Amino acid sequence: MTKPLEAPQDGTVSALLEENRIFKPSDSFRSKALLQDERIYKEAEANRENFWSDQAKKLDWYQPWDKILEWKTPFAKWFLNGKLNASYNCLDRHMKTDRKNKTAIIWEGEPGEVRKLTYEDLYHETNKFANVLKSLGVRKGDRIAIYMPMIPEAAMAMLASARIGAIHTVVFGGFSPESLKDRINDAGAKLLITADGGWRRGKIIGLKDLSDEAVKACPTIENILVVKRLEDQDTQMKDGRDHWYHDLKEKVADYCEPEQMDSEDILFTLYTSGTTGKPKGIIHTTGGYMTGVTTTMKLVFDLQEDDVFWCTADVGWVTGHSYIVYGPMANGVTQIMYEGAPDWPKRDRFWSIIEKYGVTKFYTAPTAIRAFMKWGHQWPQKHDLSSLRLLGSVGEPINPEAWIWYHKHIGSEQCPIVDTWWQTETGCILITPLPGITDLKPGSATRPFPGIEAKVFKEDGTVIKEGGGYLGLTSPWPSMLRGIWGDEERYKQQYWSKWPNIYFTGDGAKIDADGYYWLLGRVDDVINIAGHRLGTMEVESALVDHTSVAESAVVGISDEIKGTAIAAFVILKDGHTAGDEMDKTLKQHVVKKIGAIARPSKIIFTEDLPKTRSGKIMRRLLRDIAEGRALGDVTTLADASILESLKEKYQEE
Ligand code: 7RM
Repeated sequence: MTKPLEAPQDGTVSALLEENRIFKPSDSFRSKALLQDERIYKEAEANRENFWSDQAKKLDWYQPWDKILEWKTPFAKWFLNGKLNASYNCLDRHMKTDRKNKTAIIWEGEPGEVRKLTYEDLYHETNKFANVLKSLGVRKGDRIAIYMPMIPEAAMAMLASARIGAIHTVVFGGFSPESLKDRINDAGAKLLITADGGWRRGKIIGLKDLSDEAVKACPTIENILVVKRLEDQDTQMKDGRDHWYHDLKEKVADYCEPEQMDSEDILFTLYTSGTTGKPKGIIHTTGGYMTGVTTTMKLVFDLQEDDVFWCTADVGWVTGHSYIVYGPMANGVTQIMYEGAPDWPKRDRFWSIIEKYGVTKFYTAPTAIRAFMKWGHQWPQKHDLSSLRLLGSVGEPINPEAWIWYHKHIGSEQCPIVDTWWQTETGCILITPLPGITDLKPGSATRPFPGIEAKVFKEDGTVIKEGGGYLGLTSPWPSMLRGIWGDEERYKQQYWSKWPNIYFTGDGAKIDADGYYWLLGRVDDVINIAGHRLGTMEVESALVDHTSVAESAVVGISDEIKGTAIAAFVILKDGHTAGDEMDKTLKQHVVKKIGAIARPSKIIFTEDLPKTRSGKIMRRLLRDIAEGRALGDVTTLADASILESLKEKYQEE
């Protein structure tokens, strides 16, 4: 449900509204940029379908499409009857060019190991991997769950799945077994690919053990394929069900013919949080998705053949799918893949990696930038970062202070910053500067990408020319989601029911006099914690799942580093006592149910919650309380006295 527009939870609005500095592309950047001419916007706008079909032609197709777009709102089909394979486009086609021997991945493990793989290495490994999948009985259309650390095999597993026409569902390695279980069951996956473990902040995350825990309640899982990443991890393997990848690899052929997929065949589903307690499996198809990510990868990051690209996301998020796996590889980019934490062993790990490998394009999240800011610029200063040519930001609004810091201390005031707005649902970047063209305003994602149409709307669906409202997308784009796995109704209701024929993003946005877009954060019951989406309802269900909890209400509160953190108001059942012990127990319970990203920062025990007369919890008031603001409109409240006692409680905390 959408609430009336209100201030975003991270307090960026006021800062954004006052920001009016402009940064023009430098002459030296512009003169070498792929795109230097503003006219691309007009050309694309004149005929969006042709713009996208010109882009799609840059991929390799087994069979061309006979129609660019079929749009029966809200169902789009792009490049109808075209046939292609995503893995072919990321690997095979480079085998015919100089890119064959080009480095595809420079991988650094957290403990410091380095692996370099050329496109040819990746091609060979992926072929083997695909044949291993086949040997385990995986066929076109089958679902594969992937629960992996950040190692090259994670990308190979995805590409191998694409190669044989299976559908992958990657689950972020930081999610709990319970979350993994839910996703496997919703997808009906028959195979789980994992690793013995991975490193994070000097500790081993035992992914295989966590997998074992998850699959206890996954009747569809037939096999678990385990990649060996660690040295002496004691890994339990169940006979007949669990297989070491390195064993099976020895038994299969070197080459696997790619499956010729229809443009509209599903490439993957990826679960993301919505406004209910249950994450939804976002569906992406082959032709449109590949077109969107390949095009934006090239033009937004102004790719040059000698680039060393680094996207710091995890493959478990859409950013990792689009800008670690499919986008970079379809473009034959050399990229960095790093397994661990930015502050391990010290707070300069990222800067040491940039220096060591001469990274030219660096793509990270505002939450990371704010942490770097807090740690101080002495850390980047220890390193030569002069190889950098462009910086990117994604995941949440970037506050101008962080933007300026990033520009100055990481980019030496030489690098354009691309603040890229998009979603799991959009598949690729939709609102972004074009670095050789666009004048930048810190905190604004600037303008819709060519071929994309976005507008800001009032609640009633009228378009706002200048001012604040909701962001909607008004024409279909190739990499748009095709639905929610197993739930067509929810797809229509979630995205297409607010206004006729318009995709509702769930984001607030402001458009300024120059037509620049300022993204203002979520306006629904989704919160964005350190760039990761979580439904307030998901956390609430995790809390009430605990035997001692009667009711809970979760809100986002502003947090210096994470942007938004979680505050949970909790009513305990009779016979249970509030206190430090209970606080700890409940926080742990949420981590166990969902994963560490969902750990509440604050739990406030209360006897009552503010509700409307129809029984809906008024989260807006809870947020006001949690952030110490004056209380907004309370007239719809059933019992206003609750608020005073809540406020007092909160202040005691
Ligand atoms: C890529 C990704 C999507 C939500 C989206 C926004 C927020 C993402 C920006 C941003 C302001 C940005 N996918 N968001 N990028 N807000 N400026 N540049 O993050 O599905 O996990 O999240 O993230 O609220 O709706 S996601």
